[in-house]
Amino acid sequence: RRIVLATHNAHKVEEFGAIVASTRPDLEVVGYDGPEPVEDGVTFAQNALIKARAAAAHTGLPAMADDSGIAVDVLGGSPGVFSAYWAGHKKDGVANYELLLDQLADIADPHRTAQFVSTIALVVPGGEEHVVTGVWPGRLATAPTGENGFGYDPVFLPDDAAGRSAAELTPAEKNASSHRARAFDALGPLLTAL
Ligand code: ITT
Repeated sequence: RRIVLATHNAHKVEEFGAIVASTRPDLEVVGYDGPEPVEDGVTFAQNALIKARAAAAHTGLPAMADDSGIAVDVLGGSPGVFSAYWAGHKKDGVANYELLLDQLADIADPHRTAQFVSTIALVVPGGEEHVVTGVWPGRLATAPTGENGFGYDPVFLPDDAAGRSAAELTPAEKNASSHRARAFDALGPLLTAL
């Protein structure tokens, strides 16, 4: 079974590649380099559907897309769907997570709870559409640690990582319990029915 992965983010391609290889070797995941639609949804589900629909229409193959981000409790779930947009500030030499740490510096929140969210849309051309979500709970660190992963990984301390940041986990450790792995797990039965 072939399925298109509708993302232009090389880190996601790598993580999905590893997750699929270790859990669903029956699937052949192919990349997508077609037109990138405007992601103007206000929810993870809307944006994931926008991306998966565009890829399914362009390729004629079943397509899945991940829309993801970090949701910080004391910020009411921000940056959420705008997590990648914040990452754009990297151009000016400021990492996305530094902006987030700055925002939290003056807020009294001893727990600093947050979660990574991955919403995957699966779109079959001319057929069904499904949306699943995986959540990886944890807290925000006060300073970055670790070199692995991408995005907010250096400042995210997953509850199941014994005090290490997501960037201190090996790729195999991250891919065994991340929000992306949990969402893909939920997609499993729907992929079998393709
Ligand atoms: P595509 O739309 O092409 O898939 P993107 O990077 O623009 O790529 P999103 O709009 O879903 O994807 O943005 C997700 C952002 O959330 C991403 O750029 C990171 O800043 C953050 N993020 C998502 N998953 C993450 C993870 O596993 N570790 C760290 N940060 C993550």
